[in-house]
Amino acid sequence: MICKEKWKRALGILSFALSVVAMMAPSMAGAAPRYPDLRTLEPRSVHLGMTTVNGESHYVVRFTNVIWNAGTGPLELHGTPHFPIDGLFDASQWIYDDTVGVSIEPVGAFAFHPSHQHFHFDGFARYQLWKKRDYDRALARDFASGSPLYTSPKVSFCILDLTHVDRSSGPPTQVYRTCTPAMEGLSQGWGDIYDYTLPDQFVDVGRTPLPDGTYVIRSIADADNVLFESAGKADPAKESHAANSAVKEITITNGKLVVSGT
Ligand SMILES: [Ca+2]
Ligand SMILES: [Ca+2]
Ligand SMILES: [Zn+2]
Repeated sequence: MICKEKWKRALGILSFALSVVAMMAPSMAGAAPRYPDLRTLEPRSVHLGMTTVNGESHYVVRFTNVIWNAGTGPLELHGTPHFPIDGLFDASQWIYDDTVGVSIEPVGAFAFHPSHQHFHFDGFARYQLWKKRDYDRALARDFASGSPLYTSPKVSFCILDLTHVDRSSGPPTQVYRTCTPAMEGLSQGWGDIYDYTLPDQFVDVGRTPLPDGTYVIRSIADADNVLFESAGKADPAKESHAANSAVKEITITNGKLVVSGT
């Protein structure tokens, strides 16, 4: 335990030192910030399953989620431990510009995820399950009314480069490749895959199976808009649920899942 505490303290000092260095090179006037632009790929590998929630068997809809970065710069998050140490890390987003500048914005927290045994950034995604009819109505009203049948708790992610989604942009090989709070991120053009087999990679539909019908799975990256994808997180073309979400229609017939596509 002592080693762990020392490691955490060292990490904190290092992270603080890096922050100071970064702040000494502030964004120059006129320099254009290079923001990430998070997007979600269509949910895939949908499976009906069961899992234990608070000691009870629950029915769940599992799927694979991919969030990728279509922006002009990386998503880069750095964690700094709380003092006194409580296992949580404050997260800051480092936004590079087209000169040598970096601006640093507080954006949330990293927490240790016991079932994955590594650090996750809290609230990176949110999953919803809608009745198709309700979804279509809500969509027609720009989601001013209507609500999903089920919503996941905020889904936390270890954020790293796993798949080069847009091979015409970004680095040819992985840059962000570890699940530590020191630094996690997504390079330009790269995506992070969250496989349906992972713990917590589902929407919980409760203690009875989902009735026959047609449904829509909706996955939203940065649903609470804590991450900067534009100046002041204000550009709806980059930050909105519409811009950051993807959907997959599924049908359940005689208790069996019918999915179009993959
Ligand atoms: Ca976006
Ligand atoms: Ca955002
Ligand atoms: Zn994980």
